[in-house]
Amino acid sequence: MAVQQSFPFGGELLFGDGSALLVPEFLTQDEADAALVELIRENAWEQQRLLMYGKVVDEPRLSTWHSNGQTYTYSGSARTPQPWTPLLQDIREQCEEQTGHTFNGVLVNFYRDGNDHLGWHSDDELINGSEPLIASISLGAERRFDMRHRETGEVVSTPLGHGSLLVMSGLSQKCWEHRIPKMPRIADPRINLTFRRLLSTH
Ligand SMILES: O=C(O)CCC(=O)C(=O)O
Ligand SMILES: [Mn+2]
Repeated sequence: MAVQQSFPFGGELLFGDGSALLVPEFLTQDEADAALVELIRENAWEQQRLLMYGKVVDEPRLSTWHSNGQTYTYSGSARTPQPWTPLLQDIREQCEEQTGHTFNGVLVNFYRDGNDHLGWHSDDELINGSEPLIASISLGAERRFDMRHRETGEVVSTPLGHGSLLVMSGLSQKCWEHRIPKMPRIADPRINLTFRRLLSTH
């Protein structure tokens, strides 16, 4: 049976099999406002096309991948990297200070409104390593983030608000899937940045 739990106040969201730690007001209001405006306006947004059940479909969101030259392959498509910008570097450094980890890439997702979404998945590609630590910053419209245990089916949900940081680590990608569900009544945009450390390929 799926148990729905909700944690709007931050702290550890998972009760085992990995960690998902929420810091609701990680960026200041001013930092978060400025980052949202700059990213929406300046980022060179791309719309990926994916092969789903034999059909080519547009990803239901826009995105960019930034790294020191490493491509990132997921769902069968290889992302060509864009360079780091001063804004992305600044947020990366804040995440590095908070977590004590270093990151060499960031996937930036742009959910234009509540129709844009991201289906159930784990960030379990080999290039992420076996127990990746992923730092996830949210900006703009508050959206619900769901995590579902692969074996028990238990679901943990939390709102991810403007300026929040979610740190997923340990077994969280192996034992849980996550998603941003469609919420058609939401009219405002949301941006999410997931900072990652890809393994070196040579
Ligand atoms: O938008 C989010 O909060 C999640 C993004 C995500 O899971 C991903 O990019 O892999
Ligand atoms: Mn993910």
